Amino acid sequence: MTDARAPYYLTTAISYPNGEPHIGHAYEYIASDAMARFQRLDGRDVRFLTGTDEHGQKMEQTAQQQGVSALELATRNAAVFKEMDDDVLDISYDRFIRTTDTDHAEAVREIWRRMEANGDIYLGSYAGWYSVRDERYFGEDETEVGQDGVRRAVETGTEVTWTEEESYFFRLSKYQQPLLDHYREHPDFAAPRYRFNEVIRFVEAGLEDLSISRTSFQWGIDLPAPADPDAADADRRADHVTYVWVDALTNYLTGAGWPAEDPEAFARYWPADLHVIGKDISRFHCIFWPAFLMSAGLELPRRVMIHGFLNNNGAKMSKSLGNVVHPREWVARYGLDAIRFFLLREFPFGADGSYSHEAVVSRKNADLANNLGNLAQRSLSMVAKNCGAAVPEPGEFTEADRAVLAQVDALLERSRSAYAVQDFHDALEETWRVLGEVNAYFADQAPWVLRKTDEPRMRTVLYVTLQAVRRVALLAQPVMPDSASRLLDLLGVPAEGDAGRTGASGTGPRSFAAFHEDLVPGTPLPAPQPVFPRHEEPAED
Ligand code: MET
Repeated sequence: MTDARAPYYLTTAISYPNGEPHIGHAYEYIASDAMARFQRLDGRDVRFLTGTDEHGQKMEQTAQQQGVSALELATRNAAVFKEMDDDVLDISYDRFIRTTDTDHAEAVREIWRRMEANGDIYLGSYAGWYSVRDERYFGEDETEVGQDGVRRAVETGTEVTWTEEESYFFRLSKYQQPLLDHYREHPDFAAPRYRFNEVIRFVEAGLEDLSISRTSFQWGIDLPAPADPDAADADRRADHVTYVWVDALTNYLTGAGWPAEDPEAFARYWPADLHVIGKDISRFHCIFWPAFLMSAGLELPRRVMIHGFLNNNGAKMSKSLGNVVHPREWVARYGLDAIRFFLLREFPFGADGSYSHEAVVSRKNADLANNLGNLAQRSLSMVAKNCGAAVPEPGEFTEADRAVLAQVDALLERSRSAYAVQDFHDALEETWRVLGEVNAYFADQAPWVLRKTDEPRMRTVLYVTLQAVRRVALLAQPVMPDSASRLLDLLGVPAEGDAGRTGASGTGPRSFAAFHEDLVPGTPLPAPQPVFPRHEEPAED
């Protein structure tokens, strides 16, 4: 039976496992995970890909410094990344791809073959500056020599080395106009707009052909055998490995089952709906990648969302500043859901963001513990004591009841539009604004007074409040899967259990299909328990 749900394929960038993950990696995975969960809850058939980018000179050099093989280094650290996804961040990916996976090597050789068959690959020689840290070529005018005599790339500040080697080239220059046409016809191809504009200006300035193979080291994917075994370069190919970025970008195809692993999946999931990436790699994703795909005769991804970087209290994270945060420590200190909420609520996804202990604690206490947690706890406690521990039977709704519920009802559509453009910040800001209205309603109606004067009206107010909390909890699931699930349990909302994966300790996700349904009066409720604790510093030991 074919799945009637519309497919949705999204990817994170894949990380170099030359070191351990930090909070910047976690940020991208959490945002992508929220996106994946939202789409699942909204009825899409989601495929969510993440993983590690294991080849290249940087990996080879790091491995040499550590006295291990590149594969050993990659295997060890890929496991650390995967463990973070699984055990620390609860990332609901469908496949964790490693570029050393065998199906991936096949995909890389196939895209090479196709680009070559299209006349876009030729043998030449490269002479110029290369940054091993960035795995990227720089023009001389993109570098400068510092006071210490070291030449560095201006954009990224990393050291570059003079490199001269025989290399295969990709005819990127040929794709200048097709790319510009594509951008014009697809104004949402990349976002945010100001970052997309930088890409467009770069392409408008002219594109040079791109070196796509290396001969000075071995740790990469071999080129395919030449289509013509008598070709002049046939015996030279064995000296080359694929440039790590051709290899890395192709992971998005491998992850969809291309070329031969799973053609059905590929037909279903390609083109990707969304690539989520950081602002330092927009050129690779918005210029090189679509050009490769055009050359190979494959469809282009629908959207590239370019997020900003996280700064610690305004300062860039760096080992020398000693402010690199390990995601595990963050989660141990504040709790996973509070971190996920903070990162997506505090600043727009496309912009750079700054975090501090105070800012995280303030979100956790004000937005979660007070606005949501307290409201839920107070209303549920009143219901437990005064309504026989079951959803109360409401009377007729007043103007005030209808007004507050109308605002809550509108949140699903508002969230859909916001998530469609990865504006998590807007979805959460609006949801919490409305939650503020619900709190004001609760305070105005004062059900604790009504308890003595007008019990039927008290029941109506409690019903309306629980109804509002239920809808907010439904929409909070992609961001805070565990807490939202537990809150929905307390509200007696049944879980259907098939809306996607969950690592939640509650009974699981509830699809948005039920968003507009009402709580059923008489449904028995469990004893209320606080779901969103105020921040307490963990005891030092
Ligand atoms: N490994 C690259 C980086 O971290 C991303 C590759 S995404 C195809 O910059």
